[in-house]
Amino acid sequence: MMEIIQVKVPSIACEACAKSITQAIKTHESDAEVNVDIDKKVVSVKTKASEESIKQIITAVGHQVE
Ligand SMILES: [Cu+2]
Repeated sequence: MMEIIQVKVPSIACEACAKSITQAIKTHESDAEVNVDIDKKVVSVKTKASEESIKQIITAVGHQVE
């Protein structure tokens, strides 16, 4: 089942951060839909993956999650 996971990522500062996070998630979860709100610093992911694995992918590209 696809669920929407929202992760607060305070270290997001710009479009490049959004791109690298989006690409990293899509590399691991090719059918995920990723949306990054740079102002709110929130990553929304529609995916079958768990919140924990999405958080691990984000931290693996150098970002901090709350
Ligand atoms: Cu950036």
